[in-house]
Amino acid sequence: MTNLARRSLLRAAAAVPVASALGFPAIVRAASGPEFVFKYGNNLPLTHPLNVRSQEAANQVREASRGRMEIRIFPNNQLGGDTDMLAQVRSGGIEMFTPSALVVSTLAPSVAINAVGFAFADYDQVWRAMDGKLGAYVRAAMQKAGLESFEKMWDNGFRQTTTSTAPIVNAQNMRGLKIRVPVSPLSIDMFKGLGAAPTSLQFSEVYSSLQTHIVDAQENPLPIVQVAKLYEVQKYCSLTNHMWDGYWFVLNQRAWQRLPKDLQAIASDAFNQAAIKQRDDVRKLNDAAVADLQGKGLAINRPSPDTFRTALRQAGFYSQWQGRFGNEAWDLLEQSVGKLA
Ligand code: X2X
Repeated sequence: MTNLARRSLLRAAAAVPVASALGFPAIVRAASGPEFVFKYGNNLPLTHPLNVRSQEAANQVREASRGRMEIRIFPNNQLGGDTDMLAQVRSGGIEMFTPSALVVSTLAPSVAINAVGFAFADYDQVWRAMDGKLGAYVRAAMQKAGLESFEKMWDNGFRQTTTSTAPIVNAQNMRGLKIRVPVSPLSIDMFKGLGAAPTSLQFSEVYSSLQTHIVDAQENPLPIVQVAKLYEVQKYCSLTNHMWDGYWFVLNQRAWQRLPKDLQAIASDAFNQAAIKQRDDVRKLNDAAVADLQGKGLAINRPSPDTFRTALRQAGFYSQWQGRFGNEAWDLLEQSVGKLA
C-alpha cells in the first residue's frame, strides 16, 4: 500500500467514531451509507414539538444503529397534505407519517374514537385510555388497514375554536358558523350536530382560507394556533375543549416488516421515549399559550361544555357514533370517561 493510500485510509478511520473504527464494517458502512433510509412526512411547522422531538429520535436511531438506519424528516407538508401523505405511507412512497387520529379514521373509522366530542375531561383520562386498552384496540385496527404504529401517541392537544366573527359562548353560537375542520368524517358530523356549516380542508390551506374568508373559523389546539400564526387571521379564541386530538406515528407495513428485529427495537424505543417528552412539551406550551395569544390580540373566552353536550345528545351524535364505532370500542372509551350517550 502506498504512503498516500495509507494516509487516506488513516484519515478516513480517524473520521469515524473510535468505537466504530474498531470494527472494520463501521468504516465500510460509513462509506457505503445506511442500510435502511426511512422518509418521514408531517404537516406541522419545524418549531412544533412534534418536529423537535422526532428529530431527536431520528438522531438516536442513527447513533444506536451505528449508521445502519437513517430517518429523513420532511416537515410542514413538504410531501403534500394529510390525504397525500396517508396514501404515500400506505403505498410505501414514504415509510413514516404522523396523521391525527381524525385523518387515519378515513381508512379505519374506529381510529377516531379518541376524538368523540366532549368525551375526555383531562389528560389523566386521555393517557389512561390511549396508553391502555383503547390505544391497543385502535393500533390493531390500523394494523388491519395496513399501517404499523409505535405504541405511544404524540399529543396534538384539546381542540379550541377560533373565529373572525364573534366569540363562541354556547352551542347556539355555532349555528351557521362557516368553520374549517380536518379531513375527518367525525369532525364534520360533530359540527353539523351543533348546527354549524363545516368544511374539510387540508391543514396547509387553513391560513389562506381564513385570510380570504372562505371560512370564518377553525378549531385546533392552542400550540397549533401559535406555530401556524392563526392569530394573525382570527379575532376570537373560545376554549371549547370540544375534543382531544393525538397523532399516531404510523409506518408502512412492508417497510417495517423488512427491518431486522434489533432495528425495530431501536426505532420503537427512540420514538416512544420522544413521544413522552413531546407530551410534556405540549403541556408546557398550553400552560403559557392563553397569555401569549392574548398578547397577540386574540380575545379569549371560556364557554361551559354543558350546552354543547346537550345539543350533541339531542342531535343523536353520541348514539350514532356508538353504532359506527361498535360496542367494544365504545365500552373501552366509557371505561375511561363515563357514560356518554
Ligand atoms: O389539520 C389540523 O387541524 C391538525 C394540524 O390539527 C391536524 O393534523 C389534524
